[in-house]
This record gives sequence, C-alpha cells and structure tokens, in this order.
Amino acid sequence: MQLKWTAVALAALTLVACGKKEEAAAPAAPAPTAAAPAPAAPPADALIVKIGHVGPTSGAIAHLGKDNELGAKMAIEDLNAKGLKIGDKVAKFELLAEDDAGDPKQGTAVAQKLVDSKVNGIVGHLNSGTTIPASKLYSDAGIPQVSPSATNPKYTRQGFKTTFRVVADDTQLGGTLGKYAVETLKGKNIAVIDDRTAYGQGVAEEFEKAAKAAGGTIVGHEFTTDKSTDFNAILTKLKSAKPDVLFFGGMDAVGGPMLKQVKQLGLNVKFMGGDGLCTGELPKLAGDAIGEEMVVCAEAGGVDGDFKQPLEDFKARFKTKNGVDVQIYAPYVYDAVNVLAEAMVKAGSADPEKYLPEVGKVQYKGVTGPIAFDEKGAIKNGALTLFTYKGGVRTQIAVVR
Ligand code: ABU
Repeated sequence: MQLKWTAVALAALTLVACGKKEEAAAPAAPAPTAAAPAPAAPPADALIVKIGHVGPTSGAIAHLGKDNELGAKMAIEDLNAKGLKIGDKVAKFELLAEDDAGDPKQGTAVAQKLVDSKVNGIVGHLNSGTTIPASKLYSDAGIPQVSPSATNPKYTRQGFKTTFRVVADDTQLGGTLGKYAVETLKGKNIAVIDDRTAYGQGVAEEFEKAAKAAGGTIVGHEFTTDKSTDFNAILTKLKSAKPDVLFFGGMDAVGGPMLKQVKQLGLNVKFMGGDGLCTGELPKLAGDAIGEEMVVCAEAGGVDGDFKQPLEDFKARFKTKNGVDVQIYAPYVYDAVNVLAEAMVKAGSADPEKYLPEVGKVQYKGVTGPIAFDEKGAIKNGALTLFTYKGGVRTQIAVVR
C-alpha cells in the first residue's frame, strides 16, 4: 500500500508533541459555529420517511452505540427543520432506533423488525459482526443500507446492491497501521491479539500482513473474545517474545482493561489498534495505563484543508446539544442519514426501489468530507486519521490517504 501524506499531515506527524487535542476544540459550552436550521412544523400531508438506525445502545460498547444514535437524531432533526422536499411533498423524517447490543443474533432480529416496519432506509449497524448478517435481510427487502462504522471489507463485497459504507475499511486501516508500526514507530518485534470478531480478526490480519511486508517480525498472535476481562495468560506469553509493538484487533471496552494489564505486567510496548480502540472513552477505560503517546490508533475517516471546519463545527454543535463529546462515529452517522436523504431528493421518491440507484451516484459534501461510492458501495478515496493519547486526550497525529 502506498501512502500519500499531505504536507499538513507530515508536519503534524513530525510534531506529534504539538498535535492538536481534538476534544480541546470542543469547549464545555461552545457557541455553535454552524447554525442549526430553525425548527419548522411539517405540513399535514408531509411524506413520512422512516430511517432505521441500529447500534449497540446496551452492553459494553453502549457508549459507542449511543454516540452513533445521537448522530442519527441530529441528522433527522436538521432534515426536518430544513423542510426538505422529496418530489412535490415536504418530507417528515422519522427515526426508528434499535439496539442490537453488538450481538449478531439480536442484530438480525432487529433488522427483521425494521424490514417489517417498512423503513425507507437503514443507517447502521455499528459492528461488522452485526452489519454483515443484517445486510442480507436489507438486501432481500431492497432497502438501502449505509454503515457509518462497520469496517470489515466483506460488508460491501457480497454482491448486494444495497450496501454502502461512508468510512474506509479494515484493509486500509490494518494496512496503514502495519506499515506505520514498522516504518514510523520502528517496531521490529510485533505481537498481535485479536478478539475473534469479524472486525477484530479482520483488522488484525490486515495489520499483520502489512507489518510483515514492511519488514517487521510477528513474534506472536494470541486470541481473546469481545467479552473477556483477563488477559494475563496471553500477555505473559507474548511478553516472553519481547515485543516492541502490540497490536490489538478489538473494541475499546476490551482494549482499556487490556492496557491496564499491559502496564501491570511491565510490557514496554507501543500499543496499537484500529478504529474500535480509537475512541474518546479509551482514557477512562484504561486509566493511567493509557500512557503518554504510547497508544497509536486510527479512525477510518478524516478531513484536512477546507474540510476541517465543518467537522469541528459539527463536534461543537454535538457537544452543545448532547452535553457529551463525540466518541468517534457520530459525524459519519450524520452524513450517512444525509446521503440517503440526498438520494431520495435526486430520485424524487423515498421508495427504496426508486431511490436506490441514486445512492450509488451520490456526490455528497458532508461534515466528514466528500462522500462518493465505488461500484461496490465502498467510499471512494477514503481517508484515515492517526491518533495518539497525550495527557489523556485523544490527539491527532496525521490524516492519511
Ligand atoms: N470498525 C470498528 C468498529 C465496528 C466494526 O467494524 O465492528
């Protein structure tokens, strides 16, 4: 994989110590810099458009599911306030929000419920392990689905016409991080742990391939689950191989406690992970084991240049409205809802069969940057943002394409 580093990115990379603390850009009570549209009551004959959203709003990563759901709510409120017209009717968007608890079986159960409710479009699910099985149900029903965060490449490679993703995938995430581990962090002996989920296993395999291709040696690859809390045995085994980098394929709810045990065992490593690790919550979950620039991870999206301000504005408005910072993917959810709405406007219809062809042709300028899809529904020219944690705050290193 060839990385194209922007001048800004390179400068940021060499000056990690001066990296921007993104949460610092969203003060406690900021004045919104992007005005929210004024609320307007929809007319009595408005076209009702049902958008289904699914994420794990219960369980260990409920903080991430709620983050996504809040992004969907903001999009729906903004669309309704704009009084958007689809065909000759003003649209009234309704959010049907479901909880899949990050569980594949619950994921397909709520997917069926949303299909039965005749939703016009789906945004979600959050996890690859729930998104992939649910996508078969949406595909069979002909309902467009845009995932804001499921990064396993298989999701858009099943031959379905209904699957779209507004973030980069695990090939790009794992590939970039593997190369970074060797070329920038100068890792030589690299250990890997994955949680055996569709996401964790996939991103770890891509990381491993790229790290080996860049000249690193994989000194061990151990396995855990997305519910485990005790990593003593696998960390002790890996410690004996003297790794200088440890990559974890999994989510922050497991990665945080794992970091605590890495510290307890005295493993002297750079701790790396994909987007599931790279959240605002990680410092709380890891405590002081987060270290100082010890963790390096990546979000599967990113903006630079003129696109930075709209994302900052969104994050500030999100904080004002919800009283919490964005965790990671709320802005991508916001854009995913808007992509569906844009396709409906272009088609002059919210009928899934009529507007589906327009989703693939969308050229949408979102708060997360420009969104267009390739022939499979994957984002074109997707970016990544590398982060570290400095002073307990998620801090941007660089945007990479
Ligand atoms: N992309 C990380 C979290 C979601 C997932 O793909 O499982």
